[in-house]
Amino acid sequence: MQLYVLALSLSLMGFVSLFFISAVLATRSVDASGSERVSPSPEVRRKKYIWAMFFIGIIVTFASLWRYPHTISNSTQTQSINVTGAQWYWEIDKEEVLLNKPVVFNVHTTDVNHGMGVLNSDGKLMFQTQAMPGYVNKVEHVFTKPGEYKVICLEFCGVSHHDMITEFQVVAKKENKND
Ligand SMILES: [Cu+2]
Repeated sequence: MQLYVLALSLSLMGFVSLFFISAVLATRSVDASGSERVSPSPEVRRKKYIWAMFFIGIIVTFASLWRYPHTISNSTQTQSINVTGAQWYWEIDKEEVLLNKPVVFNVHTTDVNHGMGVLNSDGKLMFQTQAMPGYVNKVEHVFTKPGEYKVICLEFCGVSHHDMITEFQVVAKKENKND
């Protein structure tokens, strides 16, 4: 499924690129029709902008999309947390995870779409994933600092959206039996 989505995304980007190229070629034919201008004409400037957008688009695409979709390690050395969202709360089945050991978050909801985001103790967003009814979205993260982390909702989902907050601890040692 993820490969299919990646292939579809790349195909769509290729289509957009072809659109830009056709715009450049159309500009060229307008120039060939023969208006005489000393300074660069609007058509020439437009052509430069289009080529600049084209190459910037390629660079941004490969710099940002190439690493995605995220992979989930198959290692047995991971921890997992099941996260369930609903209007308007989060349920998580663990309150502690271990430091420096990959954690796989299995995220879904029982009603509408939510956005699961994890904040560190400074309020900085560490990672996020979509929470959707009928799907379990997985996201993996390795916590390198102990402390309290918050799960919040990043997608407006109703009047008490802002109340969708829960917490878990990242600890250096295993302190409970539910891992
Ligand atoms: Cu929400």
